[in-house]
Amino acid sequence: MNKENLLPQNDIHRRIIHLDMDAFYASVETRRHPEYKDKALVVGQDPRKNHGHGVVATCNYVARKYGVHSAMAGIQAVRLVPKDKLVFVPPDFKTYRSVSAQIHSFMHDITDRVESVALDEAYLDVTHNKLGEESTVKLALNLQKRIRTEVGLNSSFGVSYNKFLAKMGSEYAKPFGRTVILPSEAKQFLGIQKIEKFPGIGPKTQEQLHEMDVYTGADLQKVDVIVLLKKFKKMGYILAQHARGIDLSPVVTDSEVNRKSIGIERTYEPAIFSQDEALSKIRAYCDYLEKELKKRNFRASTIVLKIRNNDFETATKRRKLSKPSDDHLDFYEVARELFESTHGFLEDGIRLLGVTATDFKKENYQAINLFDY
Ligand code: TTP
Ligand code: MG
Ligand code: MG
Repeated sequence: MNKENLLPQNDIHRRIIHLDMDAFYASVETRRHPEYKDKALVVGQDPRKNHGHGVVATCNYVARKYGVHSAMAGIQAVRLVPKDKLVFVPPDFKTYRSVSAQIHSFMHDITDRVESVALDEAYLDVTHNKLGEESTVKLALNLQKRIRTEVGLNSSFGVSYNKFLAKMGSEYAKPFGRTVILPSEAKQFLGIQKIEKFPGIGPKTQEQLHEMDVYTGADLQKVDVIVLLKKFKKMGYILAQHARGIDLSPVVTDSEVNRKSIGIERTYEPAIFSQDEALSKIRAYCDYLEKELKKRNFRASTIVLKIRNNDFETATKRRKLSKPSDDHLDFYEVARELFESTHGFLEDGIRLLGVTATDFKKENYQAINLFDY
């Protein structure tokens, strides 16, 4: 068998932009304090005034030259940067949120297919956009320009045919980056990337890959899919796809993510009196839910069964899954238990059956973000 057959067919027809603000919190603070423009500006509590405590949320590019970075102890920044160069500014999330909302409103002028990854970063699927613009690059350049002139901040973007490449692109030329990766260039672009740039590769995986002599995308491209699958399971399969520029994950709009549940229900006339028939309907609904969840990269933690009898009595029963899942078999197992725990409905005849998946977790290979501290 051709091993490449293990991989899904690539899709190069979508047009995706990934936009990420440059040194986001720090740039907002510099906008407010232009006098700090040439200083090494760190957003976080000043450890010198805080019993040595404090973490760097982010810092400007001057501070980065000294080796300061996000998530570093503030005291480390004090050691790295000359005293007269260093300023600490405490975070002001309210302002960051309002700037983020403003940037999002610009994005929504282009398309509603916007997926926010963080306050300063989003994917846009502009395959069909509100402006009827054919050039993705033009859309991205105009967005970047609008953010600069109307908000006074710089951003970087990547343009490509999937989310993974668009994100690699936006990081490639930061700050004020503009990177376009065409389908014909993807393999070569990925070839020159260090593997630690690939999303989902943590220090442990990195070390294991180094042991296999894999340091760059080009090295990764040479590793057999089956080897990656065996060694890294699902993550290996994703890596094999990424190395070849394949990423079929959709842009999941913010309104979809905020959606609380996905369900299906049907009424029956005549009513159902057979357990087998009822269970086969439930099974089919679980199949449907799996498809809908997979489309969105969601996992559900809770299954809800709705059932109504000939007397129009309705029961709604819910149960948590042992772990979040997008597998119809897991849904069916729980839905069947719920069905079996309803008494008398089958005897009276079932008029309505519904299965709903809820309590979503979004599958995400992005690095964890530390927004919430
Ligand atoms: P990033 O986009 O990762 O970083 P950045 O915008 O500061 O810099 P870059 O130019 O490299 O994109 O994160 C966005 C904001 O999220 C950042 O300004 C501060 C916050 N943040 C934290 O609070 N802690 C963290 O560990 C990281 C990575 C970010
Ligand atoms: Mg950023
Ligand atoms: Mg970001």
